[in-house]
Amino acid sequence: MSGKETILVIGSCGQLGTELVESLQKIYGAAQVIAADIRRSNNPVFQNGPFEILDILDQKRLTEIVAKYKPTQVYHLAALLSATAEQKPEFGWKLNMDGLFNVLNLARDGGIIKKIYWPSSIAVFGPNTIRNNTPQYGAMDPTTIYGISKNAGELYAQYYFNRWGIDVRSLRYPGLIGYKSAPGGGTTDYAVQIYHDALEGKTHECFLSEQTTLPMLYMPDALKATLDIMHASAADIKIRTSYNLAGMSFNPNEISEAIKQIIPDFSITYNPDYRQAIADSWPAIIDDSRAREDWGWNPAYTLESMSKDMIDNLQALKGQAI
Ligand code: AKB
Repeated sequence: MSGKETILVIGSCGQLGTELVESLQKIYGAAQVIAADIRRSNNPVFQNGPFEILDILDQKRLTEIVAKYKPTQVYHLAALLSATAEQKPEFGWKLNMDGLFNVLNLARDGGIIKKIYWPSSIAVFGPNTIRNNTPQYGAMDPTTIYGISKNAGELYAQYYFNRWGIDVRSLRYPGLIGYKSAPGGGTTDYAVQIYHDALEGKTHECFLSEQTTLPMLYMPDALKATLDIMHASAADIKIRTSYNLAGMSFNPNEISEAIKQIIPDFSITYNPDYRQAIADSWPAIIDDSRAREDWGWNPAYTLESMSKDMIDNLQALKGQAI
């Protein structure tokens, strides 16, 4: 990997950003990875390299940071996720869209940023989408502000590529599950909390119903997909909106059964709330064959192997024995 790249990670303190910064530091060197977020995190990963306070809606501050470090790549992760954006729809739209425009316009006008990563989501799909083996192309009628912003953002990414040659790459993430950092504001986040509850000996009260199947991805696979698409040759990126991406699909009952294989006393109850309607509008199983064909996507983890790894690692972190 080239040592000359400088990478700016916007929204670096979130669930994905924290782990991505750590991976990027290993590849490019800590000094080459500039972490930026609206507030500081005390995760030790941010002590290793430069950190800048950045509100992505502040175009002037973004321009200053880009002028200071001259990043060749930007990972723009700052966004309100599905559940939070439903609580603050106007701000959700503003943050998700204006934040993206600020990055795209600086890449177009500034001549410094050469490549952008911007995540999309399964939230771009809606009730009229085929739910099982959801194809790359088909009905996209998102019902949430988050999904509408991701759908529009995908089209803008493609527009900036077609019109100005801006090299934006994107993945439609399913629910992301990891043990190193907490998720924030997603409809799929129960699938992280459930492991914490299991390890703390608590009953998990699930905000989705027992049979709600959703696509999910374990964090090591999500990191691999993100880095693979960014490292692929531009000619192999044939989809300039965003790629369907999947690892596994399960419902709350199935994940609780997988946990019970390791922690037999674990229990779950169901109390669906407003997030149920969001989940019901999303696909259950994603067809990610275009990512596999175009740049070699191949996830490693299943529900069983992820559950074992999550529990082993959380247990080590919490320093407790089952
Ligand atoms: C959410 O639940 O909002 C996110 C997503 C699927 O994009 N995890």
